[in-house]
Amino acid sequence: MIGKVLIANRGEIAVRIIRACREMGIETVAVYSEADREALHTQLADEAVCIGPAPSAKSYLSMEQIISATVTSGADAVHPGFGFLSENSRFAELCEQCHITFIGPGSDIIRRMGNKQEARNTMTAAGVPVVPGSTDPLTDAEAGAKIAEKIGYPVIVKAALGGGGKGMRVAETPEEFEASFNTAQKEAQMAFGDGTMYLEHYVRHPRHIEFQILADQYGNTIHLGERDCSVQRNHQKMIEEAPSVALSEELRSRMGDAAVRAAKAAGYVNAGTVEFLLEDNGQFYFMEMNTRIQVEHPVTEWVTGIDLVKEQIRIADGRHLSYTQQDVKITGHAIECRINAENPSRNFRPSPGTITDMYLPGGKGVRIDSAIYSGYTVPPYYDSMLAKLIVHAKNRKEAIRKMRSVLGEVIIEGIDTNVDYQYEILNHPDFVSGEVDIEFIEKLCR
Ligand code: MV4
Repeated sequence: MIGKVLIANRGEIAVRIIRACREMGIETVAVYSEADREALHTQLADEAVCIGPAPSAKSYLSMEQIISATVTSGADAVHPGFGFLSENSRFAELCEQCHITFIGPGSDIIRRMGNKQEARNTMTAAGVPVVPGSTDPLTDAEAGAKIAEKIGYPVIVKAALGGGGKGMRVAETPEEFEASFNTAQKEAQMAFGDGTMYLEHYVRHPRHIEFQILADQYGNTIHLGERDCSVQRNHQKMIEEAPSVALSEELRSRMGDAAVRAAKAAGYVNAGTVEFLLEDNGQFYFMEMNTRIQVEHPVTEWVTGIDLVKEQIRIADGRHLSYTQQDVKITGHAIECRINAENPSRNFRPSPGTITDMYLPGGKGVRIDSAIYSGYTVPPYYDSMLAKLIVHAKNRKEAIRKMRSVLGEVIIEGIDTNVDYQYEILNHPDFVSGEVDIEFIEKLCR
């Protein structure tokens, strides 16, 4: 039985996990860098262990520091949150070897889904739709060019160990192919220490639709519906919502079945996300599987009533799923806006510093996940996300109105934020009508 969890993360997600543990009667251990002595997660946990200097490579990414803090504190499990070590198969493996419960899928599943080409081939074999593309690893542009001809232009060159947009280039024509391939490969080599690439036909103007799944250790796998994450900039999501306006009940059911098939094909256990591209003609394609809890999990929690972090802990502890597919009902509409310490008029440049004054609203249908407080200093070392504003109402129109009201009340002084920018998006006619694809923000900036 899990009695004590070490949270290998910081910020709002660390606080979110501490709260879930506390409600379950589980003790908590926070880890913190020297820059996070005054951070909320450090103060809220039952215990806190300093794991090194401010740069994450020496603290939140240090497997040795985190394993030793786990052993020393007597925690029986580690929750990795998102980012940092959450999708590092070596870290999950190290936990397994040290008899520490990693709250997430097994290291073999993380490794398999981390190789995007292998994930693609797994899905093809399971009958999950994938974009026409290559099946074998590619290492040189010449071999790639031949396959690109067969796939048909435009094509997208992707890093096998990539994901989230790094090591990716589009080639519109055969003339562009060699340069696109080589640029993407160099980027991949730099970022992942591996230049293995694969190709796909490039899908124009898609939406980003992802399905939340839950799977226990006994072969029970369910989906919790979708999130529409099309509003993003440079692969950083800005607004996420559930359900998507683009899905009919029939399409939701087919995509949900495909997501469950994808999870089963991967032998998946714990909470995960199956990402799809959705064309406006209703065609959908598997993109990637994320093996972590995601930033945007609260919108799914609100339309399903299921606490995803508690389910993750229960599953890791060997319990059966608390829900069957028939139990999952989508109620109302939820929207999340990410609030970042950044200046949208200076190309979204990060804006660390001290929050001199702050007011965050509440009220019916409002949830704010954050780890900031008045007087808190946002360190320059980490991600700029400060808070997530989540609203729930009976339909999308009312959820949009509620979010506008919330954004209008938020006060964060002393640093720059994207609150006003988010307010503008919530009033944009294309967002209001639901006519957005992954290029929405890019077009807005032009
Ligand atoms: C694509 C694509 C179009 N066609 N694959 C970006 C990150 C990674 N998850 C996959 N990505 C894309 N893959 C094909 N075959 C367009 C993107 C893409 C994208 C996807 C989702 C959300 C935002 C995006 C922004 C740019 C490109």
